Amino acid sequence: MSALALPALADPLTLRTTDTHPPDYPTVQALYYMSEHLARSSDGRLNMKIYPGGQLGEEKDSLEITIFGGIDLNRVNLAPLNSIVPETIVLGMPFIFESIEHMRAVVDGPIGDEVLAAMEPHGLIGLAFYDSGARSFYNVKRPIRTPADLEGMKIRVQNSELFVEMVSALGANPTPMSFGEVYESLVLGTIDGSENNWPSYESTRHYEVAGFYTRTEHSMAPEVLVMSRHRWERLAEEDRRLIREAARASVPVMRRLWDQRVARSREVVLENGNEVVELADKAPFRDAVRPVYDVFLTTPELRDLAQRILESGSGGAATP
Ligand code: GTR
Repeated sequence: MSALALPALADPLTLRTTDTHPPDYPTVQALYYMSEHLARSSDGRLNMKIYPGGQLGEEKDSLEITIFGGIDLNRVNLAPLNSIVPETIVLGMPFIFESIEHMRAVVDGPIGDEVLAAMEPHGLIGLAFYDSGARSFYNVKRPIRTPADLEGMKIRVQNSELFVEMVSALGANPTPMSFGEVYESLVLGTIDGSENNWPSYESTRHYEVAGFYTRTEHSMAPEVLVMSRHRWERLAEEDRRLIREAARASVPVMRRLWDQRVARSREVVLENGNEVVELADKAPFRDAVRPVYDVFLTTPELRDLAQRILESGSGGAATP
């Protein structure tokens, strides 16, 4: 081989990428940013074709397709991963984080890395966490001030046993359902309410149907960007590095957009005249969901993970 011979260029590759949200949502905007970053750093060789708005299926189904290799990159909430990767349950536990800052610090640190790494044996490569703020209850019927106000209400939850148990513990009837079905179900009265962060409550127009929003902020389960291990294993080491780097670079961009969007969504909701209940004391909600910890933290590993998160809060609290 002559000294001037160049290594062969790997073939160009387009990564099929999906997200349930519309193009202007912060998670999708972060994917567009990542896509540009990746195209630049790979000299146009690695590209992402982004399918927003759940075009490739609802999260639960699209995750299965991702595991089988039909989708390369998938941005989902941690909830639909709960039944696949037990470690993800811990980050969705009710009131485990004391603030958004606490959640960000945990996912940015060794615990976040551990949870991302735990996905690999299940066919997924965890690339980055995105923000999802805090989830709160909303409904069509009445303002929720105490768990008793939730009594008997049919509340849509994500496809996750954790959320089913959480809502049951609060006295409501949980109805697991995919995100895309919620609007119609609220209109038809098949459900009375649901729970989500400000941007999702607004972007889906659920706020136009369900006018009562109570800031329980019971879960801060973050979003996550996963890649199919099937695809990952066929990539050169250098391409893996570029993908990880582009995903990481999109996180601060996502967070900036997220904070702006939370403020804007909240304004839209308030301008619409919705009744937003601020809870002076969340203790009754916190107490009601505490038994959920024992239901799901059934191994020493999961308990230890939860304990470390609780202790990393400013109070170093040993219980949620
Ligand atoms: C949103 C999240 C989505 C999806 C949705 C839901 O906050 O960004 O990925 O999980 O909630 O409630 O299904």
